[in-house]
Amino acid sequence: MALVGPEVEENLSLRYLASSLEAAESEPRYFPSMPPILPVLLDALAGEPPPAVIALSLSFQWRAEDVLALAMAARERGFRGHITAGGHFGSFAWRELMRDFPEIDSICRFEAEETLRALCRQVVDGGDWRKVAGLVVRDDRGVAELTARREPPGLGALPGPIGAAPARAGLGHPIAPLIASRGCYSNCSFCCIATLHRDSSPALRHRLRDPSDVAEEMAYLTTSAAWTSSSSTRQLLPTALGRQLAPDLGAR
Ligand code: B12
Ligand code: SF4
Repeated sequence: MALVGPEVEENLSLRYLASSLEAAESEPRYFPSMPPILPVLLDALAGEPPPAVIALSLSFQWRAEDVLALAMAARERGFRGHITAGGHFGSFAWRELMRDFPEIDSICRFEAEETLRALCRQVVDGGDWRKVAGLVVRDDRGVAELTARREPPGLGALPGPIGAAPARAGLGHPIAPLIASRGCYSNCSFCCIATLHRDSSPALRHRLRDPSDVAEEMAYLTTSAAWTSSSSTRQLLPTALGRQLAPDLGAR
């Protein structure tokens, strides 16, 4: 299983996916790379055994050309395994992507920890991966269609993201990104986040993690990444969650 995508600091989308795959003992190989990513992946594909599944990040619309070129190059080099993709752009432009890029076998829509894990399991076991919920697949005529809907995962049940080693640095300090919520309470018409989470599940379009879990992760990151300041993260926390979190964090 090869998980491929761009990374500035730490890409928590891919790092959450990686930890969910690890928890299912899928042993993902993670390719966090900015351009040129192509030689890195192609070298890895040349090794034995090739991955059963390549999962490509299509979060960023402006990176789509690079990512799709990568799928084409992998096929040209003879990769016959399953190629899937996911992320914001992939979740919206699935019809066009499946129409124009036969190199891609499926797209995991929306939050994909459970979908990607189930897809990998079916592909590796030789099962009917076209029945996995949360996917875009092709019908018998080659036209893109959606499989059954999948509700987003419960945030409390997800394994934490795999971390970077050594810790990243910013302005001379070690840094570690952390997610306290997913989705958004607002509904700005220009923003893909509001649309993504509303389309995924209107009732669950904004979810907060349990403050204790967030405090636990902060405490862990502080020790494991030799993190010296939590001020930037506090600014990112939704205010209500931040208020609940303060005493809990102090206790740790
Ligand atoms: C943190 C963040 C950043 C950070 C850190 C990113 C990093 N470390 O790599 C920084 C500041 C560097 C950044 C930069 C940019 N960002 Co930014 N960023 C975000 C933000 C706020 C959170 C992303 C995140 O980690 N979410 C948490 C994870 C768990 O959720 P998720 O991303 O939705 O991932 C889930 C699903 O989407 C899916 N999924 C995601 N990726 C994949 C891949 C595969 C293979 C599969 C199967 C599934 C899948 O499964 C994931 C797990 O459930 C989002 C907005 C948001 N609230 O999501 C914008 C956002 C992703 N960024 C955006 C943009 C435009 C950019 C920039 C291009 C800005 C610029 N002009 O420079 C750059 C691109 C940098 C790059 N990587 O090349 C846009 C993308 C819009 C689009 N579709 O093109 C977003 C959506 C903001 C917005 N509303 O406009 N960004
Ligand atoms: S994430 Fe999007 S919907 Fe939420 S406040 Fe920001 S711009 Fe508006």
